[in-house]
This record gives sequence, C-alpha cells and structure tokens, in this order.
Amino acid sequence: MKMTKACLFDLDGVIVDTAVYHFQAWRRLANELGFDFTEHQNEQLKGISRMESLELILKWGNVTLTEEEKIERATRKNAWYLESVMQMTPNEVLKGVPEFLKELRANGIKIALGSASKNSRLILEKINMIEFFDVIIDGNNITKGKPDPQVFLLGAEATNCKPADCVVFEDALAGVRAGKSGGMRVVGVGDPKILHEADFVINGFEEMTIDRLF
Ligand code: B16
Ligand code: MG
Repeated sequence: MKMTKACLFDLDGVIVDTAVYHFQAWRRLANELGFDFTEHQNEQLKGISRMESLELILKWGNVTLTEEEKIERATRKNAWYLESVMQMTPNEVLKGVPEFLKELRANGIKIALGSASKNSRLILEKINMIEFFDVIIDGNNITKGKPDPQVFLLGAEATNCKPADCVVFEDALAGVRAGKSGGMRVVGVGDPKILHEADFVINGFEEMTIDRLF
C-alpha cells in the first residue's frame, strides 16, 4: 500500500493565485520596452523562475539586453510585483486549502512548500498561511528550476520522508514533471488536459480529502 507521510505544495496557482500580479508587472516592463504580450502567453511563465520568465518575454518582444540590464529590469519588475503582494490578504487563499491543510496536520502528515518564487515567505505571511508549513523550499534554495525535481527532492529530504511517501500538488506542467521525475505521486490542480501527466487532477481543494492520498 502507498504511504503518504508528506505533502509538498507549489505556491502560485495551488495555495494562492499570484499569476495575475506577475502578469501585470511583466506587462508593465514589456510596455516600457515598447511591446505587449497576451494572457495566453503569460500561461507559459507559470512555475518558471524570474530570470527564465524575463528571457522568454524579451524573446517575444525581440529585445536584446546585456546581462546587467536584464538584472536591472528583473529587479524593477520584482519591485512592482511586491507592491501588489503587499496588498494581499488572507481572503486570497484558494478555496478549500486551509481545510485540507488542517486535515493533513490532524493526521500527522508533514506539509512542505516547493515553489520557484523567491518571495514565497512574504506571500505566505501576507495570506496568513506560514504557520501551516513544516518546511519551506523556494527559489532561494534551488539551483535548478522545475521540471528538474530538485525543489521537491529537497522538500522531501527536509521532512525526512522518502520521495515515494510524498505527494506533490502542482498547477503547472513543469511542476508535474518535476514531481514525477523525483519519484513522487502528483496531484494536478487545474486543467486535466494540460496536467494529464499527473496521477489525478482536481479542479480545486474543495474536492480534495485525505483518503484520496492513499
Ligand atoms: P519570483 P510557483 C512561480 O511560483 C510563479 O509561478 C512564476 O510565474 C514566477 O516566475 C516564479 O514563481 C518566480 O517568482 O519572481 O517571486 O521569485 O508556481 O513555483 O509557486
Ligand atoms: Mg504554480
């Protein structure tokens, strides 16, 4: 029988939806550089790191920058993004998440964050969720982004659990692949057509209960 000793959660798109704030800030940056991009293109930025996102956006706009200019632009984008993050409230936590995390905790299952974001602690504080997490692994701890499994392997290790005893929750295909290649079971959160490589897909946490983990 499969055991579940730890659950590893992505942040953006799983616990809370920060994608819209990323989109607004990246768009502002693109507009400054003289071009625009669509919400559809923005989908490709989900789950990937800040610098990888910038590279893609610059490609869309056919803009070339020096390494120094890239860092300067990414820093500006992050400052705009943080203006939105500072306004976030606990109302933005996605439906059913606190209830599910309480259920995990009541059953002695460890809870870890596995996010690409370097702002994850601040976001978790703003939405009043930081207390739930036994372990936080994020963009500050990793050298390889998803689909590399590093973020989830470090999460499993920090909870003292084997990958086979962990379940990952992910909204991005790159994240589903990261979990699977790390040897974990993966629950997709969102569109089953995009996340079909997951073990199963939920629409949201209202439909998730602990018995579905085993
Ligand atoms: P930051 P996740 C990811 O969060 C976002 O989905 C992605 O759009 C963003 O570029 C990345 O974090 C880095 O964020 O600029 O705050 O370091 O889905 O891995 O929780
Ligand atoms: Mg995500």
